[in-house]
Amino acid sequence: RDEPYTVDLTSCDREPIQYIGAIQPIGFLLALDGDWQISQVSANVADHLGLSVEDLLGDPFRSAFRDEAIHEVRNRLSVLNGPNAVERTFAVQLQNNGALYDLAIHRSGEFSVIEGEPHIGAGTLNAGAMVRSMLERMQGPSSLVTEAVRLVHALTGFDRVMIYRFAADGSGEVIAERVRPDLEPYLGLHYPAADIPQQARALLVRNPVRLLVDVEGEPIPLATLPARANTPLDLSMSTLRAHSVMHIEYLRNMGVGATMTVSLLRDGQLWGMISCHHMTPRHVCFEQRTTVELFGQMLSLLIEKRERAEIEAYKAHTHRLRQDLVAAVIERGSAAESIAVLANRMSELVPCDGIAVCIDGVVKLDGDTPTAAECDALQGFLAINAAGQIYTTAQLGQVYEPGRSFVDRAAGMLVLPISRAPRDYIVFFRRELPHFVSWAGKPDKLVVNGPEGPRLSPRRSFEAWREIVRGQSAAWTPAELAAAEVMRVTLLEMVLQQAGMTEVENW
Ligand code: BLA
Repeated sequence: RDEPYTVDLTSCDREPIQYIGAIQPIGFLLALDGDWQISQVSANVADHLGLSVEDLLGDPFRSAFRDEAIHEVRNRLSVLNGPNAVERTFAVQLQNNGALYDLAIHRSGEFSVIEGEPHIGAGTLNAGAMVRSMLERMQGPSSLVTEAVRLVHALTGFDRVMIYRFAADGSGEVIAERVRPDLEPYLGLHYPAADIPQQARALLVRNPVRLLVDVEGEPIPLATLPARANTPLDLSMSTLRAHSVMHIEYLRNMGVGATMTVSLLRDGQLWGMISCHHMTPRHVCFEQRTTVELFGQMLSLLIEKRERAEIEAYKAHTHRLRQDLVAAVIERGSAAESIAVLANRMSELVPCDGIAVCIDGVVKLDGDTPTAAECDALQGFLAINAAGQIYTTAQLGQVYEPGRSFVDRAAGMLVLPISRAPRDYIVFFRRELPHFVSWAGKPDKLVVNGPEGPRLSPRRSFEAWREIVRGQSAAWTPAELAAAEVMRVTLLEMVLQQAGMTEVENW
């Protein structure tokens, strides 16, 4: 390339990993044209089938294999449904030599792709039974993700099995781990978004299980009919695709010998993944991978179900609190008094370290808050920013300069205006988090000087590195905002009533 190589964080995102044109050596690949002519084969085909690339390229698929095998492949191709469908069939005898293969069959553009791996199942695996028993154990008292890493370890034997969860910014954290006792745990470590580029994430959504059997394994190129040389095969849905050298370098730097990644999706989006590492090469046969894939899908559903249940419980809690609020006002007859009492109960829904209730110029403080004088001084800021709507910040010192002096007591605030007058508020404060993020390696050390000049490169060091984040509280979540909004409307209605604008009987 003549043009200077520009280094930026999107360079990684542009590597066309699905057109890598190579597979891993554990199996072979055949791509058939519309008329079932073999137009691409992996260069290692002779190792598996005893037929050379030259024997196969350009020949009809029919000529090389047993009738039953051809029939099976044809059937599988006919039931493929949609661009992400992969049919699988185990222990198929392709030739008259007794050798059995597990096949993955899918369509890629105009090609039908057949990938084969020697069948090594001992016949004891029954995916359905296994997943069923795994699910039963997941009903137990330990947390879903903790149980999941234990079960995936039991099933696959990887040295390290992690559940990795993505944050909104694409970074992620290891939230559960089962690791060989002599290895350093990664639990709690954060990894920056750039570790998994965009196109790799897109593939993880489409193709939920990726195995890399041997980080040092020599990739096997695909041989192509000359007439097809300009139609590179899209390997997005391949099970054997070789991995990007960028990622290989990353894994080498980590000291990893083999990986398996199982996507966990929520509403069709990447929620997280089960990430497995082995320190030496490790082969997980296709049948087992299929079981793990099924398990991953079940786990995704369980996580989704649990999160929905949490949201429902939270909503119900909000509703109960709203009713209590209304009842309390009716009983006491004074909204201001009830609000002070109920503000405390609201911290069940909106966890905080301190509360300030400001009504009619009177400030009541509870817990860790700015002082009364500091709250008074804050009023001008609130009048501008929280007029008639909820206002939140997790970095008060950034938006309100004087806030820096009380950051130790109140670094974040959620402001609930409770009347139409711009002076009545409930303010929930959160302390500065003793905040550090443990990154696996310093995330900003990504550009290195290589032979071709500076380029973006996977990190070399994964030693835990603590980023100290100052002046920040825990974030206010969308659920907390929604609950606060319900409370705002309820309180507003009550304050209006107190002002005699509506009849209490209306409740
Ligand atoms: C892919 N990087 C990945 C994948 C994971 C990670 C899981 C998908 C691997 C797969 O398909 O099996 C990263 N693995 C992790 C993380 C953990 C883990 C965070 O276990 C945490 C526990 N990587 C870089 C940089 C680049 C890069 C700087 O660090 C680009 C210059 C590239 N990562 C990169 C590429 C892929 C990848 C290209 C896709 C690999 C492929 O499918 O061919």
